Amino acid sequence: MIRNIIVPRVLGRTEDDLRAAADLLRALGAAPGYEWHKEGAHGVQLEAPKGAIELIAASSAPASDVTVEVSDAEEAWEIVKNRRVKILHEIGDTAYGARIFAIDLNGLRIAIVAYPRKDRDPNDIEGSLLASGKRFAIVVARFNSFITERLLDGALLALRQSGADKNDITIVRVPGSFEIPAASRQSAQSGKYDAIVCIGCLLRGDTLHFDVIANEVTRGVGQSAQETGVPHAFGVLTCDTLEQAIDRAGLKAGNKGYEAGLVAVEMASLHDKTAARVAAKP
Ligand code: DLZ
Repeated sequence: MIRNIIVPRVLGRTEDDLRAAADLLRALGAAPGYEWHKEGAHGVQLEAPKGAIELIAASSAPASDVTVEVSDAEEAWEIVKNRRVKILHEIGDTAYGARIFAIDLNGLRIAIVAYPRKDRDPNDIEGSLLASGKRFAIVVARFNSFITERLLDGALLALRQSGADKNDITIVRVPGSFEIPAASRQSAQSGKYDAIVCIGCLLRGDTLHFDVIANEVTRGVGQSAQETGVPHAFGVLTCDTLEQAIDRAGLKAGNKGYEAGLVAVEMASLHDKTAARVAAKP
């Protein structure tokens, strides 16, 4: 049975030839997947929540090699416009009510499309993945730093790719995961940050109190988020084995720090949009 669908594409000969394209797709929300380097060749997989092969019967071929569906075409257009990317078609409407534009990444023609959501009420609110102008604190535990430093790298990548300025990101280091809630709350209460990213790694084998600490950290971070009103993204791994943690810190199961970074960006945006909506309505 099919387990995975991959669209392979050679964009050049060196790793540099694929970096800009990979960075752009990540900025549009693709999660970094499996990467390989072998005998002078390199591969970077960019993952989406859903993938499919589309079989078409028509008199003409599609004008793109890949279709990337995004939640918000205008937001994606903003991200693309700020980069040196060859535009094939400017953003516009389709006959079927979608918003679409097309780019060329080293010969790979990508159509970026947002379909109208029939189920969506015009009053729906959704956060965006634009982090420019927003400030973030990343609270990271030193315990199991072999893992947490990789998660931190992932979180930083997600924030920077979403447009956060380096100077708008503060890294707060704490001894272990148990200390994360208190430090997160202090950062949240300072009023300086739009969102907090919490990063740690609890390994069952390393602590007799694994469940107690895991519950306490989860509860403490949740409580800090609810009581301060500042979004907190939870990037604390609770794993049975080191192998599970390694998988979640950049290998098979992606990078949970990266995911937490994106969650922080989206929730910071949602927070602002919700506040604006509340302020606008009497
Ligand atoms: C003490 C301890 C143990 C045994 N294991 C972990 C762990 O797996 N992950 C982690 O982040 N921290 C661990 N700690 C440290 C505690 O979180 C805390 O820093 C200390 O108990 C001091 O309060």
